[in-house]
Amino acid sequence: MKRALVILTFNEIEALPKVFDRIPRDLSHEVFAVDGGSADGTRQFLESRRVPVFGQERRGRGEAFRAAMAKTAADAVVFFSPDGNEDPADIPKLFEALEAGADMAIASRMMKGAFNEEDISWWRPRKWVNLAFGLAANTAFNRGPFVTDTINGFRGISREAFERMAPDAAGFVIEYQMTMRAMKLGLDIVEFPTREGPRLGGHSTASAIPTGIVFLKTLWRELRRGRRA
Ligand SMILES: Nc1nc2c(ncn2[C@@H]2O[C@H](COP(=O)(O)OP(=O)(O)OP(=O)(O)O)[C@@H](O)[C@H]2O)c(=O)[nH]1
Ligand SMILES: [Mg+2]
Repeated sequence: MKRALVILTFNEIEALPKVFDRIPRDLSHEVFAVDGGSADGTRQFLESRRVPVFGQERRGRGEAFRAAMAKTAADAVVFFSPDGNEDPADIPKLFEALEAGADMAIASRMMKGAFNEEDISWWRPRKWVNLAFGLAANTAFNRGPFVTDTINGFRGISREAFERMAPDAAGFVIEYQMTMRAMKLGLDIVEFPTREGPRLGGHSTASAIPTGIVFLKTLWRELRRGRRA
């Protein structure tokens, strides 16, 4: 199985150098980055470490996922965001799950043994919203084992699954759309617990209210499409 590791970046020069050396780069046939138009030296940093960087036509993570799949012919693709949230030690586990036959593998922040960034506080708005969207997706579409973290971007997918899902969402909702479509198609989704770390500098571009509205719209659209993926 040919493997590709894709690093997703948009202005991550503060966090990226703190994470980069921990990224296991020798276990995939190719490693490259898709960049959303960084203007802070992120691109140059990656290139100085011999990581090829591809741009994308429009901004947004949805566009980045599609650009990445168009750049590689690999059958197993893992997406990694180097802002501190994701533990590079989980990258091999994602590849292993795909090799073992999973169509999509997700590092879950919500299952037993996992840790979510907000778990240090009793006030967990992002986690609660995540769980609510997860419950909606599982109830509406899932016929397999319950998926605990339907929106996490830290995941691996097989090329075949990506092509069947044909996700067309533009921004941060792409992962949620992929999970819903994988459920509709009856694909094999495998999760394992992960520990979400804090952002190590830089800024999030996912503002809560607009992102929440896009999530609602996407859920509604998938409901209206019915069983079609
Ligand atoms: N290629 C690409 N990557 C992006 C784009 N927008 C965001 N990213 C990356 O996607 C990852 C997740 O984005 P964040 O802004 O951290 O969103 P978040 O994880 O919900 O927010 P935080 O909790 O603050 O980290 C980061 O590594 C970003 O650099 C984009 O348009 N293109
Ligand atoms: Mg983040």
